[in-house]
Parts: sequence; structure tokens; C-alpha cells
Amino acid sequence: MKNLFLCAALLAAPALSLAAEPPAAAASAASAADAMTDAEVRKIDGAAAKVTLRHAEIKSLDMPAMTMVFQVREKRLLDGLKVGDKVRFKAAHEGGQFIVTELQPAR
Ligand SMILES: [Cu+2]
Repeated sequence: MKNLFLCAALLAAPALSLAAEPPAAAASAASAADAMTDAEVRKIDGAAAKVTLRHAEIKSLDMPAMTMVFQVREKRLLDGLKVGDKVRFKAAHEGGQFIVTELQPAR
């Protein structure tokens, strides 16, 4: 067991250039919890600042994939948006409603 560990340590040694990995991994773990969710725009109501999204699972809200209406925090998030657009978004649950806080075109 001890030998195995030593062997692994030796193997890892030449990869010291990858020493920058731990901070990067920590950052990606943080952003994973805060990740954006893929969705497709189904309906836009600019006057009411609402958008209907067919969204993938939203891990941060413990919500499965579905189609639903969201309030948007700022109407400008709907600028240039069209039905059928593929987007990525972040949502929050505030005051009993689900609010889109960030929205951007999917790439
Ligand atoms: Cu939903």
C-alpha cells in the first residue's frame, strides 16, 4: 500500500506543471453550483417582463426539466430575444415566484 502511494507520488511529480490545477478545480466547482441552465424560448411577454422557457433541470432550484413562465428581473434581458432561441439562464426563487436573473444566448 505504502509502495503504491509512493509510486503515485512519483508519477505525479513530472506533472508539476499541473500544480495550477487545484485553484482552477475549486473555481469550477463553485461555478458548477452557480451554473447556468440551458433553455429554449417558448413565449415572450415584454410588457409583463415574462418569458416562457422550456428549461433543462435547474440544480440550484432542485427543479426538473419543464416548460414554465418566469418573471425577468430586468426587461432588458428580453431585448433581441425571439421565440425558438436557445439560451442559458440563471433563476432565483424570490417572493414565491421564479425570476430570471441572467439570460444569454447559448453558444
Ligand atoms: Cu421549471
